Amino acid sequence: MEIKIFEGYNLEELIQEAKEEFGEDIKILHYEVLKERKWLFFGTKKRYKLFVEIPEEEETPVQFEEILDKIEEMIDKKIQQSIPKLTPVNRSDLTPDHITETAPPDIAELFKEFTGEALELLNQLVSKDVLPEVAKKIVKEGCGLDIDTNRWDLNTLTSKEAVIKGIKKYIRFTGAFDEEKNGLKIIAFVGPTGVGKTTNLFKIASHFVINKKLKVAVISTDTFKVGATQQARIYANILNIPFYSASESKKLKTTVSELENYDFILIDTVGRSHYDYWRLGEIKEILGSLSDNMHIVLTLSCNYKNEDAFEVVNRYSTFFDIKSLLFTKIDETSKPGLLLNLPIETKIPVSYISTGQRVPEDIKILKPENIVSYILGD
Ligand SMILES: Nc1nc2c(ncn2[C@@H]2O[C@H](COP(=O)(O)OP(=O)(O)O)[C@@H](O)[C@H]2O)c(=O)[nH]1
Ligand SMILES: [Mg+2]
Repeated sequence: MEIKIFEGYNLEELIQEAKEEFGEDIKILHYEVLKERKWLFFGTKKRYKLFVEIPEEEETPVQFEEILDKIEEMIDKKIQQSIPKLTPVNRSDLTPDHITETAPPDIAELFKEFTGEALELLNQLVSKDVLPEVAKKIVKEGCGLDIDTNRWDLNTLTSKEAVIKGIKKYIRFTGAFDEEKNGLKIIAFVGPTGVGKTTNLFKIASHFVINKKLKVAVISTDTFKVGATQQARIYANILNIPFYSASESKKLKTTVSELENYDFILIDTVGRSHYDYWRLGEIKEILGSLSDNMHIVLTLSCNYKNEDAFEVVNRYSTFFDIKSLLFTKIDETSKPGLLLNLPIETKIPVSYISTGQRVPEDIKILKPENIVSYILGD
């Protein structure tokens, strides 16, 4: 321990001086009063000696930060390696003719094995932000080889039918959560901030309660966002279902065990940036105390750009065993290519789609037919 001594005639000023040098939380060890004789007058003057402990340099947090940075760097690297090499292309104004005449060679090259209606369909899909590789996979399912041109064209199927066929081959659908066969009981909603976790949790809860007459309880781990639990509490009151908040794993575990006679427990988590590894780890830790019998649904907004959406899924997947994707805000985008790109490239099943802000109406179970309508229009 190192000590600094401040000397002067006013004790308060000495303390102030020490605080200015070492911060508000200084540790005063003790002080001495020295009496000085005054020459002009008889009597003495008080002189003070203040002993202050010099705070040690705090090294631990710095090292800790460094370690965190390193971990983040390693995860980043891993994610970069696992992200499929996808190049979103936005060519809404291209028609098949344009492709051969003016499109850069990469696009023409990509689609050169297709012709006629198949080529038109590919363009339509790409104009909705479906990635070219994904579009090709889907369209090929409805194609046959055209003998004259030796290229792929739609066979007897219409564009819609062809896309439905492709979707059925490449995308898995969970159906309604209450219809899963494995005795599923706990559903946890994770995802970035503001995507619609809380509102859509309650849409599903009200469907369970009102239409299926199921016993449902809601637990929120979201005690972080201002007003978050109030919003959830209001919904729970309207539905007349029990609502609990639990911000750490022990409490969550005991709350869940007390709710054993319920059909479903829906868990709302705090929204976190997918770059915030620390907080994602916290949510993982909280949920980790529960049984394996939990469906973790990653909630994502359809108006995310392709690259951002892949990033979100990849980062969340490093922390959670994502069982399905729930898409929101389909009403806020005209280019919902994500609905195909994400499930096809990540192979994660899809569950629901949120179509607006109204609770409980604006939610649908995802099926091949409604995905096609969102992408190609009715
Ligand atoms: N337009 C639109 N808004 C939505 C949809 N789903 C949720 N929202 C809105 O998005 C905002 C954030 O929703 P919230 O559930 O609080 O998001 P959370 O932070 O993920 O829990 C709210 O204003 C919701 O009404 C949707 O499908 N379409
Ligand atoms: Mg919320």
